[in-house]
Formats: sequence, C-alpha cells, structure tokens
Amino acid sequence: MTTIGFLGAGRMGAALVKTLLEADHGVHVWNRTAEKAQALAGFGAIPEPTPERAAEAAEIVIVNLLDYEASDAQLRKPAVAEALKGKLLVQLTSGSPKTARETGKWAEDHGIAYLDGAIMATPNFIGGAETVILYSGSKAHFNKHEALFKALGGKSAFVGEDFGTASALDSALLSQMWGTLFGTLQALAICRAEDIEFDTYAGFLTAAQAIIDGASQDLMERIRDGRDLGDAETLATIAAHSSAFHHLRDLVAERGLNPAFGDALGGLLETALRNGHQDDDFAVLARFMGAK
Ligand code: FVH
Repeated sequence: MTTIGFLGAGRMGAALVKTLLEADHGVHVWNRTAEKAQALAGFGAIPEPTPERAAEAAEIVIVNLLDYEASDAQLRKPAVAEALKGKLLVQLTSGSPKTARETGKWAEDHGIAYLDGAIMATPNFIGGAETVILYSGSKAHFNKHEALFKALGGKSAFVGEDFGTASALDSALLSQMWGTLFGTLQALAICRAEDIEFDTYAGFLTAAQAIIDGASQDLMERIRDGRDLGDAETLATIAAHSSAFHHLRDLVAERGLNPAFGDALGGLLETALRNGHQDDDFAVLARFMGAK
C-alpha cells in the first residue's frame, strides 16, 4: 500500500482515485472545486484543502488536471514544490512532448523524480486489464511502482527515459484515431448527400476493412523498410490514388460539401506528382511529411 497525493478530481481524476483506492492505496486528494474531492471521501479518499497538504502526506504525487497550464499553476507554488522534494511526481495530465520535457527538467532541478504519462483510455476503462497508460522518465521509479501503475491499466508500459516519449506516442496514436474519425465524417457526408443509408455504408465498410487494414500495414512496413518507390508489390501508385482522390474532391464540390478533408490531404498527393512520383508507392508521401 502506497500513500498517494492526487491533484484533480474531474472525470478522469475521479476514476483514477477510485481505482487506486480499490487497489488499497491511501489517497489524499485535492481539487479546485472542493466538493468533487469531498465526494471521493465516500470511496475512502482523504480530501485535502490545498495541493501541498495532499503532497505532504504522500510518497507519490499524481496530477490529472485539465492541462499543463493548470498543473504548472499548482506544482510551481513554492509550498507544493517543497512538499514534492525527494518524492515521485507522476503527470497524467495530457500534454505535448515539449511540456513534458519542460516539466521533467523543472522537477529534476527541484529534486523531484518525474514520470510523464499518457492515458490511452476514457475514464470508464481505468483499472481494466487491457487498458494502456504510457510512462516515460525515471525507469527506476516506474519499476519500483509498476504494480501501482498496472492497477490503473493492466497493459501500461514504460516507453523510455526521454520525458517526452509517452506524449509523443500518444499524439502518434491519436493521429491514427483522428485519421479514421475524419474519414468517417467525410464518408457519412457523402452518404447523406447521395441519399445512401448509413447502414448500407457500414455494411460495405465491414467488407472493405480488410483492404484498409492491409494497405495500412503495407504502408507502415514500406516506410519502416524504406521501400517507398513503385515496385511489383505496390498496391496502388500515386497516380492511381490521385485519380481516385480527384473523384472524391469533384463529388464534394458538386454537392457543396465542406472541402476541408480533401483540401487538407490533397496537397500531399499534388506535391508527390509535382516531384515526379506518379509511378511510386503511396509510401513515398512520407518524404513530404517533414520527419527527417
Ligand atoms: N476524459 C478522457 O477520456 C481523457 C482521456 C485521456 C486523458 N485525458 C486527460 O485527463 C485530464 C483531465 O481530463 P478530464 O476528462 O478529467 O477533464 P475534466 O473532467 O474537465 O476535469 C478537469 C480537472 O482539471 C481541473 N482544472 C481545470 N482548470 C483548472 C485550473 N485552472 N486550476 C486548477 N484545476 C483546474 C478541474 O477542476 P474543477 O473544475 O473540478 O475545479 C478538474 O479537476 C486532461 O488533461 C485530459 O486531456 C482525459
């Protein structure tokens, strides 16, 4: 059993606190709106009037506030920084690799061990055996408290000593999610404009999913292996993708739909064509994504 100081009792914070309590940890919780911390007393939490009181009682302090601005405003209070000295600070507020690295450096400069976390789940999945929370920073501290982290998410993992790695992976995985969600928005806008029942679309999507998944896997392998020029195994060249993408953009224009999807992505294909890649693999677009 570990005594934990917890800053935040919002939707996610409350789920995390309840799960820690269920795992028999002691939790001292502070929240800007005190009533939310008080509500957790019914689950065994100890509400605290200030963040420093929550930190003073604990060996580990976990933060789950709206953003790093809110988090920094509390952590950098002299009384809180003093209470954190010599302890482990675990940041579960969503942020960027930059804010993670800045906070990690601040922590180290103040004698505080630091883990930056990225929660890959909604509150209802906290505590689940398949739930993933990614952590980066102090490997020694992750290993020491691995059982506690696994209680919050059974498939949680340490992903590196660079403080920014967890949130970078978070953004990468969210990119994959948003690609699918924005694609769904475009697909259903077309269906609505063409009087196609959503269930009709959904039925064919099930059949198409194997093609989509195969193309996604092929793309990852080709980018990983540097096989981005056209070859005998290329599924569809840049020219083929561009032609079909034009049909999509023509339909969107004809029907007066929002062109955001086509405008945002069409430029990549046009750039590849301008650079003579019409016969190359879709993977060649990775060259124009800016990563070195
Ligand atoms: N909800 C989710 O599914 C996602 C999953 C992935 C990770 N996120 C991140 O978790 C952080 C908290 O998100 P949340 O959904 O719990 O958000 P809220 O329910 O709105 O709770 C926000 C808490 O932050 C406190 N807060 C907001 N602004 C301030 C401030 N200026 N000073 C101090 N505290 C602040 C708020 O306090 P109160 O409004 O109750 O007084 C809540 O405790 C977030 O980073 C997600 O990206 C969740």
